[in-house]
Amino acid sequence: MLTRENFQFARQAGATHIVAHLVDYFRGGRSNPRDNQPTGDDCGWGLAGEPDRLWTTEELTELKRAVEAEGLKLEAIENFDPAHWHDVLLDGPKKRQQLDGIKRIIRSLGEAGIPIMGYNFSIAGVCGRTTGPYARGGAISVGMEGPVDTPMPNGMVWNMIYDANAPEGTVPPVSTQQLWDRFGEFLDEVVPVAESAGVRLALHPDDPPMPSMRGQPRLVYQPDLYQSVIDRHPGRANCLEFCLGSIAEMTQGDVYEAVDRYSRQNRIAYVHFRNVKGKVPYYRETFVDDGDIDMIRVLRILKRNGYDGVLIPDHTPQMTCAAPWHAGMAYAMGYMKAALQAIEAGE
Ligand SMILES: [Mn+2]
Repeated sequence: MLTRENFQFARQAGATHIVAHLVDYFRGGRSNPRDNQPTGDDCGWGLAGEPDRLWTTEELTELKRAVEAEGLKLEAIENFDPAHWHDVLLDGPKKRQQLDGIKRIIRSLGEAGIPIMGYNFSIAGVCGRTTGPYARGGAISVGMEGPVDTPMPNGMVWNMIYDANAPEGTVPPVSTQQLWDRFGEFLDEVVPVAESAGVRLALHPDDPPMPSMRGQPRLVYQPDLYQSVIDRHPGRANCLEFCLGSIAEMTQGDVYEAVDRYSRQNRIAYVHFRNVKGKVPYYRETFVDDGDIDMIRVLRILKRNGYDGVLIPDHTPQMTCAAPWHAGMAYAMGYMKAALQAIEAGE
């Protein structure tokens, strides 16, 4: 989707910045149409990328140049490719080599002048969700209809296949402590590199925010656990990719308190500005004006606390027309521009 036409579309919809995904979530996937956010089935979204082909400074610089040519800024790259870090997540034999590769990618972002790297430290990844006419007017949207504990097959992590020839069997479950140990080691290795490269790391919370998915523990499935992420490493590059939808889906806490708490600490690198109805394990993604979150109240809190980062629509329901994804995004962007104008005017 990183085309000149889509950059122009974003600019026309009022965007000032782009957050780009370089992972192809759909490659070889089944029940995973490319015209929506990926959902997939028990076999995940699709095949991970090339393990030996790290994103280079040259290609990142070229992407930045293409974005800037349309009057936008490239604010962040979102998500590592499972091919580049599966053994970091799984504590496998290639972990050392893959940590070095991740550091190389972070340095390349810095060299290209891209200030943020968004990521999701998760074994099972964004999984177990369904698609249906869940949103207003029967718009196709994404939701959750109960817990999903089917074990992950060998060769899968982060809801993608990194080894199609893995032996039969399933990935053994690990403890929550083991997951936090792996995450802590990742931060200890990568945060100092990010700081010297001038890049902030931004952690997405679990989507869906269940304590476990597919038999694997999750890292940030309640708002308080974001504080544990910050406290685990004091480096200023250790930041949050603040997903309002995922936070509202959590069973504890309060989304407004969470916005206040983490924006006060100046740890929000950017915001996923989307809305939902319900909480795990039963929720549905909605149009931005039609969910449980008072989005205007969120903006007021962010303004009061001096937040000056980027907001992106993340994902939206698909609108019934010739361009369902674009129409959904344009609707969210129009809402966001009007809300920001009203907030700026002090209303
Ligand atoms: Mn999100």
